Amino acid sequence: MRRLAVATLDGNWEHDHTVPSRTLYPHQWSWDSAFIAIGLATARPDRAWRELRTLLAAQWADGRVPHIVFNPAPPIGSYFPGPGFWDSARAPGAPAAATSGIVQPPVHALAAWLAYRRTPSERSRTELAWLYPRLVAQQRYLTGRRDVGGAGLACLVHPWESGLDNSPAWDPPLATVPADEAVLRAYRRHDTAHADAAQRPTDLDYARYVALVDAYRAGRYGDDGLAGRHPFLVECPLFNTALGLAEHALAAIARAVGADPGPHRERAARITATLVDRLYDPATGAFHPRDLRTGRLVPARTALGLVPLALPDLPPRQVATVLAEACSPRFGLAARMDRPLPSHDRTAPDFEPLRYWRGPSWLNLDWLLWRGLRTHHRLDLAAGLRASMVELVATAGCHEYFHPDTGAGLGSPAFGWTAALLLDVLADESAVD
Ligand code: 2M8
Repeated sequence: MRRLAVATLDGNWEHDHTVPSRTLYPHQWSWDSAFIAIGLATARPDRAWRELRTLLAAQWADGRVPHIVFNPAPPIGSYFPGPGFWDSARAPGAPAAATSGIVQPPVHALAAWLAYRRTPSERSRTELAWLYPRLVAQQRYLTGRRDVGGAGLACLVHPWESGLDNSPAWDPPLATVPADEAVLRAYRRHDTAHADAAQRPTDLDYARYVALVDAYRAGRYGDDGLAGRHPFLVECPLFNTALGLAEHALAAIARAVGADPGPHRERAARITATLVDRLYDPATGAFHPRDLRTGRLVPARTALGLVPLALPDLPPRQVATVLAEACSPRFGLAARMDRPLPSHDRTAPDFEPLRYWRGPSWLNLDWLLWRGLRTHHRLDLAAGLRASMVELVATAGCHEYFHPDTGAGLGSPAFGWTAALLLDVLADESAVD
C-alpha cells in the first residue's frame, strides 16, 4: 500500500508541486498541498518542503494564500474556472503567478510542523524558518480582513473556501445567491467530462459558484464592506478548527525557530473559545456553520460539525457530545466500523451516497477526526477509523472519495491527498502530538 501511495504522489508530481489529480485538477490546490506535504514528508521530504514553498510563494500581499495556483503548462480550458476567469492580475496585491482570489482551510502550519517532526534536520529548520512569517501573515489575513462577524473567526465568501464544496451545510446560505444558468452556458464545465455527473455538484450549484466568484471579483477581491454587499458569508466549523490548529502548530514552530510561542498559544485558546461560543449547538451536541446574513446556525448535521474534535483544547463537554454524535447512526464511528464514515448524516433525507461532499467518505475528514480521537485519548475509536481508512484504499485504491456503504472508489482514481494521508497513518500508528 505504501508503494501504491508513493507511486500515486510521484505520478501527480509536476516539477514544483503536486496536482490533486491529473485529469480533474491539473493545478496546485491550497489545502491539497498541505495534506500532500504531510504524506510526502514520509517518503520524499525534499518535495514536501518544495510543495509548501511553491504555494506560499504565491501568497498575496495581504497574506491570503490562494486556493489555486495555476500552472501555465496545461492547455487553456483544461480546468474551469481557469486563470482568465479569476483574472487575479488586476487585483491589488496579487502575486506574479496567476491564482484564484479565494482561500481554503489553513491546514498549512500544521502540515509544516508535521513535516518538520518527521524530518527534523537543519534543512527542515531552514524551511520552517522561511515559512513561519508567511504562515503568520496567512493567519493575520484570516482573523483580520476576513473577520466579517467581528468575533475573531474567519468568514467564508464561497463554498469552495470550505473545501466541502457542495455540502448540504451550504444549501440554505446558497439558496439566496442569484443563479443565472445562462452564465454557465457562456462557459463550459470540465469536471463532468472527467467524472460522472452524478458524483459531482449540479449545474445549479455551479451557476451559483460562478455568480459568487463574479461578485467577489467585481470588488477586485477586496474584503472591505463585505457584510453589506456579498451574497454568501458563513463561519465554518472546519475552517475555523484549522485556524485554531494553525495557531497551535505556529506555537510549536515558533519554539523551533527561536520566536515567541506565547501569542500563538493565546490566539489558539481564543479561537477555540469563540468556536464553542458561536458555532456549537447544545441541541445537537455538534458544531454548525453560522450564516452571517441571517445570524442563524445552519441546521444540517454534516461531518463539518465533528471536526472541532481535532482541537486539543476543546472543552470536555463538547468532546463528549461530539463523540456521541460521531458514534450515532448518523456517522457510525466505532472501534470496529462496519461502514466508512460519511461526509453527511446518513439518516438525513438529503444524504446522497454518490454525490461528492453530500455523503461519500473522504480520507481528509477521516484523518482530521483520527487526529482528534488520538488527541482526546480515544485510541479505540482512532484504531477503528484508521482501519477503515486503510481498508478503503486497500480495496479501491487511492480514489478521491468512496461510496459510504460499499467503499467503492468514486471521483478521480489517483488522488493526491488520499495517497498522502494514507502514508501518514501507515507511518504513525500511536504517536500523539
Ligand atoms: C474540489 O474543489 C474544486 C474547486 O476548488 C472543484 O471541485 O473543482 C474540492 O474537493 C476541494 O476540497 C479540493 O481542494 C479540490 C481539489 O482536490 O477539489
